[in-house]
Amino acid sequence: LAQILQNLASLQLEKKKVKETSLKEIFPHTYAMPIVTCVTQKNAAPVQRKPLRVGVVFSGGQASGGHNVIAGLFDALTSLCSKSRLFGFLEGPGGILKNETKEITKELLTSYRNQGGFDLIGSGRTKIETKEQLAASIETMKHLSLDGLVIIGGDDSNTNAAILAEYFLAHGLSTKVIGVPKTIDGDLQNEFIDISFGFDTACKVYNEMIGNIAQDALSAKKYYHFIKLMGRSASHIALECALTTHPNITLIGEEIAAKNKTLLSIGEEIADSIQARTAQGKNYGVVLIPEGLIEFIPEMKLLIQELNRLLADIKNISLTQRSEIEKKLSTASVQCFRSLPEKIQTQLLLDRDPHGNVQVSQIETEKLLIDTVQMILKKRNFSGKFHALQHFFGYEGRCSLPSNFDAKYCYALGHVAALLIEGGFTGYMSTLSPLTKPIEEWEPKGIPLTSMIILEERKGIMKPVIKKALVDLSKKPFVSFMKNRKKWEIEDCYVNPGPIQFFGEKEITDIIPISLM
Ligand code: FBP
Repeated sequence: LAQILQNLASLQLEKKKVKETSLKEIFPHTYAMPIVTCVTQKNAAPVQRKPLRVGVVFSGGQASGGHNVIAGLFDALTSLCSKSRLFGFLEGPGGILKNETKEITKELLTSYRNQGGFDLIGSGRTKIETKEQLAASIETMKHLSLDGLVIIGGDDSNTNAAILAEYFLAHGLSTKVIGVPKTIDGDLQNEFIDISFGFDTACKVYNEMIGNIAQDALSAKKYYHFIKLMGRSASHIALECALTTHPNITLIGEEIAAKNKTLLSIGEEIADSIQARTAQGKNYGVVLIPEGLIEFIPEMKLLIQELNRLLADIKNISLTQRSEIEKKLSTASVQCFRSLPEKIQTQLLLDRDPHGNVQVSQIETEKLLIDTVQMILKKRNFSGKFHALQHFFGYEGRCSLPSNFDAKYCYALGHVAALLIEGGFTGYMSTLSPLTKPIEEWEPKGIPLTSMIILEERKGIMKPVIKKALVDLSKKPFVSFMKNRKKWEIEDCYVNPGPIQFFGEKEITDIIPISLM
C-alpha cells in the first residue's frame, strides 16, 4: 500500500510538473509574473507623462457596467495626460481583426455613463486564435500605434487576452494587453477576483422578476412557475437569486453533478415536493433552474462532451450529418439522446460558439423538466393539480442600468486598467478587492493572467483556459441555502425585493450580492 501511495504521489508530482512545464512553454514571456499593487506617493514631484494611445474591446455577452469601464479608462487616461486617446474596437474582437474603430471622446461618452448595454461600440464572440488572426491583430496594433489594449470579457476572452499579451511580446510589439473581469455568470472569480462585473445587476433584475412571479403564484394559487436563469455553466446566479427570493425549489448544477443525479431522479424529487405541497392544499410554486444544469446531469454531460467533439468542425448541421453523428455516439449517449424530445435534440445540435461552448441559453431545460415531472406524476397516478408555466430570465438581466455597486466597480476597473498600461504592464487583469468593504478600502491590483490559467479540453484538444469558478458546495452561500431550503420548499417564504434602487439609503442602494457578503 505504501508503495502504491508513493507511486501515486510521484505520479501526481510528475503530472503537475508536466502541466507547469507546458504552461510555461505556452507563455514563456508572461509566465510567473508578480502581482502588481498601486501605491500613493505623497508629496511626489509632478511627472511629465507622455500621451497614450489605447484600444478597448467588449468581448462576449453583455453585462451591466461595461460603459462605465470605458468611462473610467477614458477619464484616467486623459487625467494622466490630456492628449491621450482612446479607440473602441467595433463589434468585439472581430473589430481588432478588421481594424474597425470608433474614437471615444468626452462628448460621445456623456450619454453612455452609468447606462447599460455595450452599444457604444458593440460586442462579439470572435476568438483570436489562428496564426492569421494573431498576425492581423499585430497589424492593427501597429497601424493605430497602440500603447495598450483593454479586453473586457469573461474567462474565455481573458484567456485570449493572455495569449495576445504573450504573442505581442514574442513579436517585439510594445502594446500592453490588460483584461477586465466581465460576465453576469459570476464564474470569473477566484482568490484574486471577488466577482466579475455585471453579476450583481443581473441578479438584482432577476430577483425583482422572481419576486413578482412568486407573489403572483401566491395570489393566484394555480401555477407552478419553472424559471430558467442565465448562467452558462456555474449556478451562481440561481444560488444568489435563491438566497434573495426564497423560492420553493432551486436546482444547483454543481450539487447535481456531485450527487450524480440523473434527469429522472431530479424529476422524482420535484414530484415529491409537488405531492408534499398538494397535501398542504398548495397547487402552486416556484422552481429555479440554472441554465447550465443540463451539462451537470451526468448522462447529459457525457452526451454533450461527445457531441462537442463530433460537432467541432461542423456548421449548420444537415440531416445526413445528424444521423452520421448519432451513429458515432457511445451506446449510453445514443440512448440518452433518443430519450429526449425532438426539440431538445435539435437544440443540442446547434452550432457551438467560437470558444466551443454549447449554447445552453437555447436549450429549453425548463420545458424538459416540466415534461419529466408530468410523466412521473402520471406514473404515480397523481390526482392533484399540476399546471406548470415556463419562463426564461436571461437577456433581460444583461443590459439594465448598472446597480450602484456595478457602476462604481466598473468605473474603478477602468481606472486600474489605465494605470497598468501607464505602468508598462502587460498580460495582467485589472482587479479591485475586497469588494465587501467600502470603496475607499478597495485595493487596486494587477493580477498576472497566466496565474489563473489551467489546461482544459476544448473542442477535443487540450487548451490553456482561465479556470471557471463553479459553486463551491462547502462554502457559506451554498451551506446557508442548504440549511433553509427544506423550509422554503413547503412553507411560502417568498421575498420580493422590488426593483434596483439608485437613490436613497445606502443600506438599500449599495447592497452587494448576498453570496459575496
Ligand atoms: P459571457 O460569459 O460572454 O459573459 O456571457 C454569458 C452569457 O450571458 C451566458 O449566461 C449565456 O449562456 C450566454 O452568454 C448567451 O450567449 P449569447 O449572447 O451569445 O446568446
